[in-house]
Amino acid sequence: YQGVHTGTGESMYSGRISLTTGSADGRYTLRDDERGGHLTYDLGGRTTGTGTLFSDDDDLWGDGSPYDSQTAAVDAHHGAAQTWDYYKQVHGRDGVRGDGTAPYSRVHYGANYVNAFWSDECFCMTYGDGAGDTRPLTSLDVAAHEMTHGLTNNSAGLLYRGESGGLNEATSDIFAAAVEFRAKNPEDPGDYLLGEKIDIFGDGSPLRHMDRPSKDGRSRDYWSPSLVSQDVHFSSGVANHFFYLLSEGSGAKTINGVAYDSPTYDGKPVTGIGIEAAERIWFKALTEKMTSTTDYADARAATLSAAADLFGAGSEQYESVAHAWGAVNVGS
Ligand code: ASN
Ligand code: ZN
Ligand code: CA
Repeated sequence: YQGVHTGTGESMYSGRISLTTGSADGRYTLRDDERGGHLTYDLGGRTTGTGTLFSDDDDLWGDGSPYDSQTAAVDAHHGAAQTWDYYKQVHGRDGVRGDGTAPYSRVHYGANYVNAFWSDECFCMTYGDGAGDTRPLTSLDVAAHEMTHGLTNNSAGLLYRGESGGLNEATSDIFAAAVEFRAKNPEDPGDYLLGEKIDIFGDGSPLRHMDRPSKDGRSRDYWSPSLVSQDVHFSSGVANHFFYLLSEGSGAKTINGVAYDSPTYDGKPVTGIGIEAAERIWFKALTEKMTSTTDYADARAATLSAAADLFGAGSEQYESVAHAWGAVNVGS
């Protein structure tokens, strides 16, 4: 009975999924010893402490609805597993810290809490249940976004203010999209939107759009000198837009049923290189080239250097990195 088990979860956002579980005191637990010992805890509405490790009699978890308290845990446990596998299998990184140990997850934080967050202090991710029309904040892209803050803070260390803060936020959105595409879940097949499942505005629109960030009414599409004073969740728009253009190119395109239309600053078209090449460039730039004070001009240099290392200085990938930054008004 001891050891690693395979449970089944009815998630809120990813359908029926398998979960790696553990066991203790004759019950199954949300412990994943295949992925750094990741644990999922129930805060039960509290806002402090670790909470209670989820446990269960039959290794069947949740019912797909928010009324079963295990459902949010299924999504959070799955999101951490998918993100772990992504970094390990795509980038060869053994956990966000690179040391083989996983952060843990806490769900049911507070009452009517419409957010999720990463904390360096606890080395953990925390999820609210939402309020009103907003659903629990445990979608795969939100989980990947939060866990990626752990990667950023343990690599480049991009300071969470000014332009470096925008790059920190964008890094979380970029890898959230990459994790979602790679998971290939039919219920959530991958998009360049952040939080499209959680209905945070109550009108069905996503939290952020990478093809044209200004669609949210606040994020920036292009660099300008005033960017530095924007909230990091809006100055991130420039790098999100860069990443979309680099991956998919400018103009109109439909992917997995979602329509995009990505503009450029100078009106010149950009040719995409595919998300798999683009995410390798961003990962290498983040983990080997960027520092805590990297700004947008430095990010251009960092990604060009990463593209030169990976594909060659005269490669089409290198040229597209240059063109995509120009298209968001960072260099030319
Ligand atoms: N969900 C937000 C984020 O990850 C929380 C925050 O702003 N600290 O950026
Ligand atoms: Zn964030
Ligand atoms: Ca998404």
